[in-house]
Amino acid sequence: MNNLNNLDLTEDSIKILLIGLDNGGKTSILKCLKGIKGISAYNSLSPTRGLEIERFEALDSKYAIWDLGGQQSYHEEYFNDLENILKGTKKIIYVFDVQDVKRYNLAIDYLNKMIIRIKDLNSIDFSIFLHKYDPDLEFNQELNEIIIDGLIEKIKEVIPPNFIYTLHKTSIYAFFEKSTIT
Ligand SMILES: Nc1nc2c(ncn2[C@@H]2O[C@H](COP(=O)(O)OP(=O)(O)OP(=O)(O)O)[C@@H](O)[C@H]2O)c(=O)[nH]1
Ligand SMILES: [Mg+2]
Repeated sequence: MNNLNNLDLTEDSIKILLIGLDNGGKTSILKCLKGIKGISAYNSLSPTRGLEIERFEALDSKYAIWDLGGQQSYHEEYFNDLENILKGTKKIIYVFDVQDVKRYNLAIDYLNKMIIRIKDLNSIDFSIFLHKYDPDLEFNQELNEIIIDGLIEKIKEVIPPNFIYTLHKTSIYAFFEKSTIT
């Protein structure tokens, strides 16, 4: 894990934070943003240990993606360092795993805790990804549109009024559909 005291926080690149519970798909999304297409890169991922920063260039812009490993043992550390973590941030992507129905409440709680600690919300673009919404997603008793609509309602309850954010249904498999798998 990066020690924040050793980091150069003056960014000349577009800084994006990826936040959400462990196993939600944040590092996979990061790899998609980087344009990595080999599916094996996604099967062999291990949990991110704390904060990892990935820098790359795409479409003539430089990006610094701050991937906040989601395991609960790191959350307190992030809350304590949030001012530094947020400094210079252009965009936050909060990732929900729609398939992890049992942990919806935990994921909502983490989102809520983040939001109440971010004082200047409106200076940062905020997106919520309803992730693992795969093209061939199998709906069943536990996972269906009504359950996902319930999640969206809970999200709305913790978002302050007048706070602008966007909501996206995402999947790494939709990304693969649009690219050549190598
Ligand atoms: N079905 C499905 N699986 C996905 C998708 N995105 C990621 N995964 C899988 O979910 C698992 C966890 O992905 P990661 O990207 O490591 O999750 P993470 O949020 O970075 O987890 P932490 O590093 O522990 O915070 C991996 O096995 C991925 O292959 C998706 O869109 N659909
Ligand atoms: Mg990760």
